[in-house]
Formats: sequence, C-alpha cells, structure tokens
Amino acid sequence: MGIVLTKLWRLLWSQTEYKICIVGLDNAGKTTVLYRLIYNESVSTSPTIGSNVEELRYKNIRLMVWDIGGQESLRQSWSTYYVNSKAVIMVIDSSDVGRLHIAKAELHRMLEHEHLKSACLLVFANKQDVKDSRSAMQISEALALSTLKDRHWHIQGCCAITGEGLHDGLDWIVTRLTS
Ligand SMILES: Nc1nc2c(ncn2[C@@H]2O[C@H](COP(=O)(O)OP(=O)(O)OP(=O)(O)O)[C@@H](O)[C@H]2O)c(=O)[nH]1
Ligand SMILES: [Mg+2]
Repeated sequence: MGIVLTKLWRLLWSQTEYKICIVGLDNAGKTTVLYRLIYNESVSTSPTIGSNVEELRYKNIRLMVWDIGGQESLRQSWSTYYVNSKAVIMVIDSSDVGRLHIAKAELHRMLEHEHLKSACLLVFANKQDVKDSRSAMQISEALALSTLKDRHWHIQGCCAITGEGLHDGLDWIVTRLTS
C-alpha cells in the first residue's frame, strides 16, 4: 500500500506545472539562459521578437518558461504574460552599467502588477565573465532589491555562456515553488 501511495504521489508530483516569465532588457542574455538550461550547451541566439515558450523539466517538476523579448518597443507587452506566473526571472547584463537605471525602473514597474503580487523574483546578474562587469552585490544595490517588501527575492551571479550559477538560481526557485 505504501509503495502504491508513493508511486501515486510521484506521478502527481511530476505533473505539477509552474509558469515562469523571464524578462530583462534586450541583449541581457534571457534566451541564452533558457537554452543553456534546456540543452546544457551554449546556443547562438538572435533578438527575441515577441516571446518564446519552452518546457523545462527540472528536479521532477515541469516549468513552462516564457522568454519575453526585451527591446524597448516590446516592454509594454510584458504584462500580458504575467497571469498565473509563480516566479519571474529578471536577467541583467552586469556589464551594461549605463542601462542599469532602466532595468531598475522596468523591474519595479513590473513588480507593481497585480498578477505578480505573489510571484517570487530571481535576478540573474548575468555576464559575470565580462571584464569590469558588476558583481551580484553591486547589481542588487543598483536595482534597490533591499527595498522590496513582501516579496521573496534572490540574486544570483551567473554566466549563461558557461552555465555557471544557473542551477543555483533555479534551485532557489524550485525550493520557493515547492515549499
Ligand atoms: N559574454 C557573455 N555573453 C553572453 C552571456 N549571456 C548571453 N550573452 C550574449 O549576449 C547576447 C544576447 O543574448 P540573448 O540571450 O539573445 O539576449 P536576450 O536577453 O534574449 O535579448 P532579446 O531577445 O533581444 O531581449 C548574445 O550574443 C549572447 O551570446 C554571458 O553570460 N556572457
Ligand atoms: Mg531573447
């Protein structure tokens, strides 16, 4: 009986599906992050027009990941993807210091949206391999993450090209989604 229940529980557990949105300015590395996680290799990308959705199976759960184009003309449409999102990943190009203030404004605008009230936030401080890129701590300060109230958030330095840091970030999300 115990074995049957365990199998049933595993089956139900594996069916659980969570929607996640990946946002960030154009060229931040969102699509590279997604494909690195899915294929475990670096994939050459071109700017995302509209969005791109992929299923990512990780630690026995199914993540439906929406990778949304970050060009300025597309940012108004980000909110059309938020409904039912359990988590948001914001990808930052840590070497694009001149646009950190824009990323900050977009982040705080996004978090005000009613559909994201209970979504947790993971920030990937991407492109840590680039010389003179800002550290995760510096990105956290630039985005004023410490001012976020009633929000589970986490920042993770990473390099989407090598994959370094990506699983650490995803582990945090999975823990949040399943706790
Ligand atoms: N050096 C370095 N380059 C990266 C990294 N991640 C992504 N890139 C490069 O950054 C460029 C943009 O990556 P994309 O993943 O297409 O960026 P995006 O955020 O999806 O851009 P949009 O679709 O236009 O919003 C590509 O040339 C990537 O190879 C990284 O960690 N380090
Ligand atoms: Mg893209």
